[in-house]
Formats: sequence, structure tokens, C-alpha cells
Amino acid sequence: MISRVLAADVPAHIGARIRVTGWTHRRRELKSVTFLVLRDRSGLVQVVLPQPVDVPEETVVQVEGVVIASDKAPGGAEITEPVVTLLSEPAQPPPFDLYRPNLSATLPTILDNAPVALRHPKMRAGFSITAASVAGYRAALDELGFTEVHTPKIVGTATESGANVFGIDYFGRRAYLAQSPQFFKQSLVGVFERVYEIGPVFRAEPHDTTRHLAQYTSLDAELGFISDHHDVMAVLREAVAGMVSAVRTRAAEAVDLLGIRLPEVPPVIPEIHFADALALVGADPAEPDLAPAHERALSEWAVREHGSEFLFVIGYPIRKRPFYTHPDPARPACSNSFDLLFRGVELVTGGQRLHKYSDYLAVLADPEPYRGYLDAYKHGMPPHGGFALGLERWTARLVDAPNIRQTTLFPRDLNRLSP
Ligand code: AMO
Repeated sequence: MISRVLAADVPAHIGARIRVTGWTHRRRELKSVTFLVLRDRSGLVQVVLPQPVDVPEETVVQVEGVVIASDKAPGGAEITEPVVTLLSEPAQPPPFDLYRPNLSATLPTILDNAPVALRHPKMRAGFSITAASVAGYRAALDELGFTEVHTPKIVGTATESGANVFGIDYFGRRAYLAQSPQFFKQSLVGVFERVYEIGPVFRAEPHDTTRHLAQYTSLDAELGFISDHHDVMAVLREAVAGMVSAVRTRAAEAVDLLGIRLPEVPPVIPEIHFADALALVGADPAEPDLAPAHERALSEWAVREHGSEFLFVIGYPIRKRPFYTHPDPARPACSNSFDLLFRGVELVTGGQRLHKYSDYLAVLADPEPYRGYLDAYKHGMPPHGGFALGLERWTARLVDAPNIRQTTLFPRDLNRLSP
């Protein structure tokens, strides 16, 4: 059998007899000819058939034929004299036309039909951007001497707060789905000094919002031997720059197709203290956190004032941060923590952590549930800190998707457990 040629490579084979395989993206019957547009992972190629054929859209086919140049065909070439073999026939047509430039269906319809909706070139493009981003994150942190780790997602203790955790039955014992690899990544600083993890985390989010999922992908990192949170912020800057650059190089076609404007990552991302941020947006100075509207206003300010689509907010009140957060030694009511805002939303949370055993005993009312975690600190831990970036939020902001579900393959939320 002649070897398979990808659709995008067909124009390089003019005059040759080749074999392509894929899905019929579109079938157009004219009086004397039928055009089949075939779709594979690389793109589209047109096949010209002398007579009508019964090949509905989304049929999986193999086509052997001769490549000729054609101005009117996508890519400037098409396949003639075809022998079409049906590899798999669809049981029913898709609920929307995949060949139209935009998928015209409501979000619930798209999500209900995700396995087929994801085949739309623009849907797929969004997820190639996600894949390129992950590759860029990995490359940037590998370059900085980080070790990739994989930690348990079934855990005995909640990390972020007890409230939004999913409980499960674990051989008759109470267990939880991990809300974050927080405790593990900190412990592993004691082993590798620098670690990162790319994996699922679970949040029992009772709110139906456009930026919260019950399961999302967390890009975590943790590093030892820092002076304070600014060292962590500098690493995060490199990770984000690596992500943008990988999207530019590895997902260039997707960027083009979606018309994406990639952000510039400034050499030093501007920062603002939480107290100043509240004042800037005219919020009550006693507010413990920033509201979504404040985050949007701060992002706009950063663009105006610093020409940056990224902004660090530092120094959040320590009482609103998790117990492992390190206070600001100069202002103990504030923390050495930060959020990174990007295009109006919180994309990353991070900070410096407590690293002394005695400090943990002082902040934990009942250390018992944390016994396994605290072992690391009994045996010497360096000053350290880290961060976590929400992957689906990142892509949503890059592609300007109003709802995080649009950049999640198979979203899990309050109402959705399938597909
Ligand atoms: P935090 O809980 O702020 O911090 O989460 C970090 C980042 O994860 C994303 N995110 C979400 N994305 C989708 N759906 C959700 N329900 C959701 N919740 C959070 C956001 C957020 O900025 N352990 C700390 C991180 C650290 O300090 O290292 C943590 O998990 O983009």
C-alpha cells in the first residue's frame, strides 16, 4: 500500500499517486462532479469525483488518487481519479455543520456534543493553543532546573479550605479529591529544590460562573532557597514568557485561524500592593479581597499606566490567605503572596510559604490532620514559595472566550458530568 500523505502535504506531491485518510468535512454535488473535502489532523484537502457518491459528512474514508494543481482548491492542489474506500460510516449526521467557518450552536449544545463539536477547526485550534502553552511551560521550567512531579489526587486532607472539597469513600474511609498539589509540592522542595506539576485539581464550586470549573488543570511550581515572593514572581514571569513563545512557534496556524493577539510579557511585570490596589479602584480599605470588577479595572490601569497586560497584586491580607502563607516581615497583617492578573482576571496565585516547623505549629489550631505534611518541616526545609496557574483560564483569556467552558475539552461544573 502506498504510504499515507497528510492533507497539508498534498500540494508537495503534484503528479504523484497518493493515499490520504480522514473525515469527509464537506460534500458538494455539482451537475457533473462531486467535491469531497477531506479533513485530517493537518488540515483540509479537496477530492474531485466524476460522479455522485453517497458519502455523508463525517464518514471516515481513505482516498487514493493523483494530485493535480488547481487554483480553486484549498492549498492549490486537489486529488483526482480517486478510489474511495469507506472506513467507517456515521450512524447519524452531526447536530451542526462542521464545515462552516464558525460553529453556530449554543454553548450547551456544543458541550453536550463535545466529541463531535471539538472536530470543528476553530474548536480544535483553541486546544492546540492549550497544548502549546503546556509545552512552553514545561520547557521554561525544565530550563530553569525544575523537576516534573506527579502527586496523588486522592488525599486525606483539604489544602485550600475545607469548604469546596469533594469527599469520596476510600475503602470505607473519608478521603478527598485534591484541590491542589500544595502540600506535596512543598514537601518535594525538600527533595528536588525545584518542582513543577501539570495535573487536574478538583474544586466543589457551588457557583455557576464563567471562570470556575469543578475540575481544572493546574500548572503548579514550587522552589526553594528564595529571598521572598519576588523570586517566585521572577520564575513565573519566565514560565509565562515560555508559554507565549511556544504558542507563537508551535501553534502558529491556530493563532492565525483564531486571529489571536498574543500578549507581550514585559521583562519585569509591574506590581501593585493590595492596599494601593483597593485605593486605586475606590474600594473600601477594609475589603479583604478584590472583586472581579476590581480585577478588570486594575488590568485596564496596568495597560494604561505600564503598557502591560499582566499585573502582580502583592501583599494580600494574611488572614485571607491559606495557613501556609508567609507574612510580610515588615507588615505582618499583609502576606508575602501575590496574584497575577491577566486581561482582567486572576490567572495565578502564589507566594512565599512558612518553612519552619514551629511556625506551622503556631498557625494550626489542630496540627493532627497535617501530620504527614508537617514531617517535611521537622527535617529541615529551606525558605520556599510557588504558584499555580489555571490552564483553562489562560487559554480563555488568550482566545478571548467569554466562558471558561469554551476552553475546556469536557467541562465539569455544577450541572455537567457528561460527556
Ligand atoms: P488558587 O486556589 O488561587 O491557588 O488557584 C490557583 C489558580 O487556579 C485557577 N483556578 C480555577 N480555575 C478554574 N476553575 C476553578 N474553580 C478555579 N479555582 C482556581 C485560577 C487561580 O489563580 N495552592 C494555591 C496556589 C499556590 O499558592 O501555589 C492555589 O491553588 O487561575
